[in-house]
Amino acid sequence: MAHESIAAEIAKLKKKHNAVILAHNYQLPEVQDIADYTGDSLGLAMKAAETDADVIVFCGVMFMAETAKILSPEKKVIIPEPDALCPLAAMITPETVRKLKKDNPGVPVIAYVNTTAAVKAESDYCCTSSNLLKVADHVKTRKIIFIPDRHMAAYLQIESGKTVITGNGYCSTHAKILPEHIMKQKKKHPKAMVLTHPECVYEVLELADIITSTGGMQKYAKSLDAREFIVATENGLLYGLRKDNPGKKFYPASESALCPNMKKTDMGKVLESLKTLKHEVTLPDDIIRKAKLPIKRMLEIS
Ligand code: CIZ
Repeated sequence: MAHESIAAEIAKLKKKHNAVILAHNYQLPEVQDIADYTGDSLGLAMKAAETDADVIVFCGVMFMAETAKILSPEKKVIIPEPDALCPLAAMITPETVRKLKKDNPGVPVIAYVNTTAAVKAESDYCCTSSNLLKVADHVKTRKIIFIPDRHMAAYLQIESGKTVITGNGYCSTHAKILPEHIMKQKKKHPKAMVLTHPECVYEVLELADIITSTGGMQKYAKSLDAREFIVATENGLLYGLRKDNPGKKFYPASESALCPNMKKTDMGKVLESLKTLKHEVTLPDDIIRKAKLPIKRMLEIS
């Protein structure tokens, strides 16, 4: 079926079920185009909490749909592709968090949003790539536990001056972006500003003009006078950046920065999920209750 006819069917079923479609900035362009909202995981979870819709179709990876469910437990949250998992989120388990807490009594745990609901439930604070320095600053101890991304932990330790205990996680998509890729693009586009995501290795962050989340990149791309940008994150973001800023130019830092999990959701799967209302995200009540606390604390700080 052509994209237009799938989109028309999706629109009909959305109305029938009073559904809303949320799509992460890394989704395929055609999926972003049928979404009611696109954004980063936190922005989308907040949209999920605000909406009057009864059904939320979350096009992203599982931890994002879980965050939406935690903030809107009374709504039906559906993920069109339940095998869209985040390998970084899978690199830390609740047992490991409990062990870190036992080995470091009194040290607060900050969980990156890329964690499962069960891991958030063991944590004191949540943070995203746009507010990790703010959250770490708010926590008054000299030592903090930050999980699971070791590259973000290294950045956090340098920027905050705190001792950061971490795990061994990393995002394999962001790890593909190397300093030489940025240097090559800077040579080709000497006027371009470099926007990098904090999941990149530190040597890449050292070449950045701005280090921020995808939501932050969208804001800076709009508000800055610069006309050209080198973008060091998953390349799905470029679609939205180009669409929102037709007069500006965006270059990927590396053509290979593509997350296979983010590309698993297509229009056919969105249509199927609206037809069947299958793949509902469910979480135990106690996990929802405990995981909400670190997220709420983050929202109060940000
Ligand atoms: O929080 C998100 O949405 C992620 C994983 C990346 C970003 O910076 O938007």
